[in-house]
Amino acid sequence: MFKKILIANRGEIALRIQRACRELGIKAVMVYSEADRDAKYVKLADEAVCIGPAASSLSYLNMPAIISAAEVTDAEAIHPGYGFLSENADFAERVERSGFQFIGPTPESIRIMGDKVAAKQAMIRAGVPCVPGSDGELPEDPVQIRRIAKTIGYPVIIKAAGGGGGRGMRVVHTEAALINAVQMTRSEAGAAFGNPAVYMEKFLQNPRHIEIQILADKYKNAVYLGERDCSMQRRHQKVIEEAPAPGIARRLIERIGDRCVAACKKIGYRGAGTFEFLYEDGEFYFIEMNTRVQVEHPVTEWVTGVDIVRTQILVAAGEKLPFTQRQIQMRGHAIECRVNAEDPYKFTPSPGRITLWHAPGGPGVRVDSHAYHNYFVPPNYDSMIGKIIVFGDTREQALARMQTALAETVVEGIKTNIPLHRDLMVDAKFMAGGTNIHYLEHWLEHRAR
Ligand code: MV4
Repeated sequence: MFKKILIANRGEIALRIQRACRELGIKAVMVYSEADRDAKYVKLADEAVCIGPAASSLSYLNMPAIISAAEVTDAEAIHPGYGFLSENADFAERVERSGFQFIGPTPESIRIMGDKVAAKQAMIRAGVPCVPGSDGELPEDPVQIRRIAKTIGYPVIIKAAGGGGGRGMRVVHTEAALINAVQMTRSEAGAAFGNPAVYMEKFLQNPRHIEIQILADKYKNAVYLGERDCSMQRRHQKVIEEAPAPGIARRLIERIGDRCVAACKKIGYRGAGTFEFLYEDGEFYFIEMNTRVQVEHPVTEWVTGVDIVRTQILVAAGEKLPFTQRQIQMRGHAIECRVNAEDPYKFTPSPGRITLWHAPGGPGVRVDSHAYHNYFVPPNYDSMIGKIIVFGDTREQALARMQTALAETVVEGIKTNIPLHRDLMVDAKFMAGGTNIHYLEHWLEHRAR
C-alpha cells in the first residue's frame, strides 16, 4: 500500500480523500492555492504545499507545480478528485511518466472517454446501448448529413466530439435548420475544444438522467454499484441526486449494469467510473462516461456500503477488488443536496465569510463539507461548499430526514441554496419520484416567491 498520497484538489473532495487516506494509514499531502491557505483541511494535512495564486489556471490546473510538489514531498501517488485535472489524459500521462501512480484510469481510457465520438464507438462495440445516431463523426457533405438526419428522424441533436456535460450541443427540429446548425456547432467546437468534429443523435425529449457507478481493478475484475438518478439539474449543474432511481425495475438496472461491467472488462478500464445514460420509456441510452470520482458518490456509498474513495486507492495500489458483484447489495434509499454559496433565487455566486455554520446531524445524516464557522468562501472556484446526504430504509424516510436536516442547518454571512432545497423536499412531484431532466428548470420558472 502507498505510504503517502498527494491530493491534487480542494474543498470538500480534498477533505473526503484526506479522510480515506487517514483511515488507510496513508499520509496525505495537500496542495493549495493562496486563496485556500487558511482552509482547515490544509492545516489538518500531514504536509501542505502552496502551488500558486488563487486563479485555478495557476494552481489547481498547474501540472508542473503539482508534480514538483509530489517530488519534493516523496508522495507515491496523486489523487485528482473531480473537476480540475481529473479527466485530463495529458496530466495522467505526465504523472505516470514522472514515476507516480495516477489514482484513476489509464491515460488511454481517459483520452477515449474525452472524445465523445470515440467513447460512443467503444460502447457500441462493447454492447452498451446508445442513442440512435450517426455512429461516428458527421461527414462534410450536406447531402449525406441530411440523409443521416432523415434516417434518425427529427428532432435530432448535434453534439461536439470534444464537448460533454452539456457543452457544445444544438437541437434541430427541421431539415431546413439542419446544415446551418451543424456548421455553427462545428465552428463553436473548433474554437472551444480545438476539435471541430461533431456527431448526431436522435433528440430524446423527456428523459431522466440515470448513471451507473462502476469500480474496476487492474486485473479485469469489475463491479457495478447500482444507479443514481441525477435528473434534478439546472443548466447542466446537478442539484439533487439519489439512489436508487425511483420507479425503475431492478431487472432493468441489473441488465444495464452487467453491460457496463462487460464494457469495463473489454476496454481494460480500472478505477472508479460512471456510465451516464438517458432513460426514457423503459430504455437506457448511453451518452457519456466520466472517468473520475463524482460529487454524488456518497449516495452510492450509502446504499451499497462500499467506500468508493478507499477502493479507488486500493485498486490504484494494485490490489484486487475486495468484493464480487454478488456481494454488492443495494439497501434503503439515499438523497444528496448540493449546498452552494449562491443566491437561492437568482443563482448568482455568494462568496464571503461564513459567520455562522451549524451542520445537521442525527441518524442517517452525513455532511461532506470543508466549511466551518468563520470559513471564508473564496470567489475563485465553484460555488459548491458541501453536500448534505441522508439515508432512510425507504425513500419516504430519506425525504423526511432530509427535510429535518435542512431545517436544522444554519449558514449565515453568505447566501446559500438551502431555501431552494427546503422547497424542493416538500414539492409533490419531486416527492412522488421520477421527475425528468427538465423538471427543476420548469419548476423554477413557475416558482412562487
Ligand atoms: C441529450 C439529450 C437528449 N437527447 N442527448 C446534456 C448533457 C450531456 N451530457 C448530454 N445532454 C443531453 N443529451 C440526446 N440524444 C438531452 C441532454 C440534456 C441533459 C442530459 C442530462 C442531464 C441534463 C440535461 C439537460 C439538458 C439536456
